[in-house]
Amino acid sequence: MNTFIPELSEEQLELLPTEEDVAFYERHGWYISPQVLSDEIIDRAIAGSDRFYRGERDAILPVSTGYSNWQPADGCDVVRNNEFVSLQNWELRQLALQPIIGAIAAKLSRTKEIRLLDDQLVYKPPQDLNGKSAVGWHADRAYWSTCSSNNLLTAWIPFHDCDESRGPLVVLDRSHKWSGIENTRFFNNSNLEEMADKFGREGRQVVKVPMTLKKGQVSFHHCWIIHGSYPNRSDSFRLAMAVHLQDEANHYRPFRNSQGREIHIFDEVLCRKLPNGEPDFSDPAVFPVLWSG
Ligand SMILES: O=C(O)CCC(=O)C(=O)O
Repeated sequence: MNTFIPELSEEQLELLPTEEDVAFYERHGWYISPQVLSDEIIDRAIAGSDRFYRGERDAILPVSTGYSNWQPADGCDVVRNNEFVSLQNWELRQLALQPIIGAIAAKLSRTKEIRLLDDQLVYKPPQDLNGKSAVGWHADRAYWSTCSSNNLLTAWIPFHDCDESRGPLVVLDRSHKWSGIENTRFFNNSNLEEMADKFGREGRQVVKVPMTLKKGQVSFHHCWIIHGSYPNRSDSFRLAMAVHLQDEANHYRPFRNSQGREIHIFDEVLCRKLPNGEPDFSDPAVFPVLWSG
């Protein structure tokens, strides 16, 4: 059992979102924190990602397919998307489990406990002038059909300053309130303009907000907000980690799509089972607690 008791320093407590910030998050579906992560913790994560990309692993996942898992054979000058890296590399795990991330997420989603759900390390090569390194519009929740909660959220952590030219995350303001977005799963469609025009033609108000952050800042987005990321046109690589988080109430629910097909997500394969045979989305070995308060 995980007996970790998270604590924040006086300075960190000052950095938590105010009630006004939480109300903003609820209206807009996103929030940008002050600089809450030290250079040291991020630099260690960069060293961890270097080791990860060299093929070193601190732990091996029990299954090697069924999730995004970039390999050198896929080519180096492409978007590298690796999921569940915090279960495989200890420096990335240390970053993902920072209590301050959990405490901010708990405030924003008005829950007492925050657990990990999934994570992604996303690398973009430099000097992409044809836009191929954009990440397409998607709502994270559309990929998590067997989660019961609509209160999940994601912390996005760039490993360096990230201005608009360096491939930042970009959200469509207030889109978490749009209807009919259950199947918005276009992570791999880099044509952001085409899809944004389509949203506009459907009568939606499309307001793009890039998450341009300084190193140490973290952006948070609601699980239903539509987002992607801009291509990396800068001269440096872009490296960031998305830490996907569960509120206390989240649990497994069986799900069938509109064609009646049973849907499963990879998390179910990794975790232990409950006495009724269903996946346990609070298994501490896979979904550790970042914050409990
Ligand atoms: O890092 C990126 O470019 C995309 C990350 C993402 O889709 C997310 O944070 O949910």
